[in-house]
Amino acid sequence: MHKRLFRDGMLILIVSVLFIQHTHAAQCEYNIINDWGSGFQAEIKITNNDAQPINTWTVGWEYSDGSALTGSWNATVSDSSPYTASALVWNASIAMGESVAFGFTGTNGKAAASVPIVTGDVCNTGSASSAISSSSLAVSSSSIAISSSSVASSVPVSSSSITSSSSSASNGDIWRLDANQSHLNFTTTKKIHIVENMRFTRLSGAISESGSATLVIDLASVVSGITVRDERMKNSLFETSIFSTAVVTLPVDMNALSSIPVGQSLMMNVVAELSLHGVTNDITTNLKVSRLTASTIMVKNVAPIIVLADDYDLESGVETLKALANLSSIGKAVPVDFTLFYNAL
Ligand code: UQ8
Repeated sequence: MHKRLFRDGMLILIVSVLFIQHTHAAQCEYNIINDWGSGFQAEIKITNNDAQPINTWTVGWEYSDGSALTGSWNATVSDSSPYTASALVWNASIAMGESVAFGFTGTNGKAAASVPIVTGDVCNTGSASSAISSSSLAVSSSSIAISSSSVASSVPVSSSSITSSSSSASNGDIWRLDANQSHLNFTTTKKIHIVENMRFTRLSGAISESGSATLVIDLASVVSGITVRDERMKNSLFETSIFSTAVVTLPVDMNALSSIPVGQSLMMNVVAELSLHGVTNDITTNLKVSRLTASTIMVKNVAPIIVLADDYDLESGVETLKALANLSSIGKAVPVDFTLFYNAL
């Protein structure tokens, strides 16, 4: 009898300890940063509203409209829907009142990006009602926060129902990248004197009504002129099975943009974020923005943008390429230039 009481007591104690350890009051938000019709960039932000620090986290979400991720950064993300993302060493702990966010890009299952519910032990399970917020980051076009227990089903909410309406596109985009006209090239150097031009052939992106410009580069579309080298760059340098895209985001002064008369150009000094190979860094540069017609703009870099392989955790990949091709050296400073065309929607 005593034994049974003791065993039951222990069971209750273990269950309570597990419950205490696994229940948190973090707010888990799914924010669409940009939605250009065929694809999207989003983030999941975990804000620790609890009275204790969070030591590590894993969250999950699922798309029921066929949307699929193409790349992610600042978390370890699973391969297919339902997705799970777990913390990296450096962003595992979240102090009280602090937030951690990780980002990803994907292809849309429908015309507009969906907003799934974020679940996870770390997410707040105490909130009684759904909380849909339209507050946004400086560059985000929409934002939604739903507590994991607040909506019973996991049916995604269409972003068009929460984004502010736009003149011509339901997802808030008013300019879309013309992938056929746009170019992005980079220049590599090997054995000191051998300089080669390479490019990415699949680009996408948009500029939203709220002034968030996005450029998504499909790293698997690299063309170096030698097929074996393309494969080696995808596998050993960019690691496209893990980091399939490079993403550039920047805020655009929409008043300045709309004030450019047809046939004229404006120089814009911008601070963009480049997410490449799991690392995000700022790029400050000048862009020349030309209004070609009422419905077409062209954006060019004024001077080449120098990307340092070391800044994006690519140095060991460059070393691998050097060994594979038996080269004495490969330069790690890579100038990038581009001409981007956007059409009005
Ligand atoms: C209105 C308005 C203002 C709108 C804004 C619009 C907007 C969004 C604007 C964008 C603004 C902006 C700031 C854009 C930034 C763009 C950038 C910077 C994008 C980054 C692009 C990118 C990912 C570049 C790559 C960077 C990088 C570090 C590449 C490394 C390349 C190297 C070093 C390659 C080495 C290749 C090589 C020499 C290989 C050796 C080799 C091998 C292995 C081989 O197999 C082989 O064949 C057998 C060889 O040939 C013999 C080889 O040489």
